[in-house]
Amino acid sequence: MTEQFKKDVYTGLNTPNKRLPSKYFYDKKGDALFVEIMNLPEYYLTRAEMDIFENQTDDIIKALQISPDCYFELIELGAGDGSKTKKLLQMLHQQGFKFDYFPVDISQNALDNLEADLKTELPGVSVIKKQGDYFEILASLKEIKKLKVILFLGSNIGNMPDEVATQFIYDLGSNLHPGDKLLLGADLIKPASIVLPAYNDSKGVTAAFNYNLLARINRELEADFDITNFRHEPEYTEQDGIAKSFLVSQADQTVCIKSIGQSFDFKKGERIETEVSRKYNDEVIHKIISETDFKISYKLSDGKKYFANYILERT
Ligand code: AVI
Repeated sequence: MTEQFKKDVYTGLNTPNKRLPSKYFYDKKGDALFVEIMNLPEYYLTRAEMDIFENQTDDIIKALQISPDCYFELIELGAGDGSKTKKLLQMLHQQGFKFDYFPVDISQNALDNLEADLKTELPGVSVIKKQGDYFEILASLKEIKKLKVILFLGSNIGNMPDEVATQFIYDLGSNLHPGDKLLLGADLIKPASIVLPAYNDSKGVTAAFNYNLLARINRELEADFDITNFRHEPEYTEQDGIAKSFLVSQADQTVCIKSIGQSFDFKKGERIETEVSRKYNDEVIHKIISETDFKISYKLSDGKKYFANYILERT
């Protein structure tokens, strides 16, 4: 992990437009900050998707077109605290569907908490937790030729540029069989007056989430970033539907990253791109899916039309 982290930081800071991969937000501190973000009034994404899972649970189940007597594996990629999924699990269990729930996450801690939660809240649901890399786990599950329903929620897909997202969904498809389903959560394109505050909340939690990336480099790669010399800056244009987060250098400064053995110069006003959070419409989703082995079979959205869950079928 540290070797890869080093490599990614080295590459990202040695390019003319400096960038750092957003996947490194998620250490213990970052995980806790992200949970806080999800509860912020400005961060509408979680509530909008929850609205779908709470109020259209039956529609989701119908749209998945699973026969009640056919066993299936419900696999959630990046399960986190599983709050939305619990609604679906409860309804599937209540309606007598035969399934096992496989939460997949990089964090063993998140999986243990989720398992303990489900044991008390939904004791009748069978939970088989899987810690590790999504594709390794899917490849191991592919051997078992059982119907699979994959959940990839929270607009996590939006943290990938479109080409990467296309490749990711294509790779998911190659680990599945025809007829398997993918339930994909996607934040929809909307005005900047709604999107920007979600990435620049009044309490400064999102800023702290962004700064933690530099703090993590300090902690793990022996660097000397002075975090007060950087400012969190989100950017979004409704026209292209892409939100980005940056850390902007507040002065001409030099930062040494000891474990990489290199110093990096930052000019006053120079930006490090730390995250892409893409917003979608049907056209963008159709374009991405058209280059994979899936077809879109259904779309659900919340009352405010902020968020969508697309149901895709492996062809
Ligand atoms: C995990 N991901 C979908 C979040 C997002 O909205 O892009 C991460 C996040 N970054 C800042 N706030 C939330």
